Amino acid sequence: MKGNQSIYNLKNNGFCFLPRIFSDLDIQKSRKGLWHVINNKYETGRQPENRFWDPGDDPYSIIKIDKPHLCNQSVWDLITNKTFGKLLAKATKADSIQIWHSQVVWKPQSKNEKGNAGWHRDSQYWPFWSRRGLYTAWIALSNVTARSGPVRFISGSNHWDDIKGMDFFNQNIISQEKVLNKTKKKQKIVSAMLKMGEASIHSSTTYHSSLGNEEKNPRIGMVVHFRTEKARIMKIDRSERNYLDQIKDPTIAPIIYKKI
Ligand SMILES: O=C(O)CCC(=O)C(=O)O
Repeated sequence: MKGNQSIYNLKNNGFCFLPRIFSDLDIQKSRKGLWHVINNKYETGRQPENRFWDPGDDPYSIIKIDKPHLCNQSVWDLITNKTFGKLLAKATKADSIQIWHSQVVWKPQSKNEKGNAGWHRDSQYWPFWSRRGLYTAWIALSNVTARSGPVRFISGSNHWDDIKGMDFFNQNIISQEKVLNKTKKKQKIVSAMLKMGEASIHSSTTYHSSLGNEEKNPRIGMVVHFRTEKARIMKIDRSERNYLDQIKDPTIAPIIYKKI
C-alpha cells in the first residue's frame, strides 16, 4: 500500500491507509482466535454480540460476527494495541479513541453473490451516534488483492447526501450500482489492497462495499468501529440507550488512546 499512504485523507476522500502496525505473531494469533470464534469456541467464556453465520452454513458465503473481541484474548489484544490507538488518533486528529463495536468479516472463496457486501455507509446503522467523530478501521489479517474482494471506497462520498437503497446485506451490487450511477455520475472507486498487518480507516459517511473472493485463501478483515471525543450521542429511545450503555464498560468498549 506504500505510495497510497499519503495520497488519500479522511477529510477529503473519506478514507486513508495506515502503515503496517501488526507483527506476524499478532496476525497469526488473532486469525486463529477468530477462527475459534467462527466455530463457536469462545476462549474467554463470553459470547459475541451477534452471529450472521454458523458452522454448517454455506462455506462459500461471507462470515460476519459482531464483537468477536469479547470472545478471544488474542483478538482483544490485536485491537487494543497501543501503537494502533496512537495512529488512529493521529489520523483522526483526536485526543481520545474508544472502540465501541467490532466485527470480523471473513470471506472464504466465494460463489455467486454470497461473498458480496453491498454499498453502504456505516452511519446508516447507527442512528444513536452523530456522524462526526465516528470511524471504522479495517485491519487486514490476510494479504488483500484485487481478486480477493477488497473493500472499495468511493472517494469523496463522505460529503454526499444519503442515497436510498444502499445496504451492507444487499448482495445484489449490480442493482445498487444502477441506483448509484443514476444519483452520482462521477465516482472514483479506490480498492483497499492491503498487505497483512496494514489497515485502512474510513469515516462513518463514506460509501463502501466489497465483491466476492476469487482466491482460494480466505480474505480476512477485523473491523474496528471507534469514536473520538467529537462523537455525540443523539436523541435515542430506551433500547438504544440500553445498547449504548456498553460504552461505560471498559471490558466491552476499551479506550485505546488518551492524550495526556
Ligand atoms: O469487509 C468487508 O468486505 C466490508 C467491511 C465493512 O463494511 C466495513 O468495514 O464497514
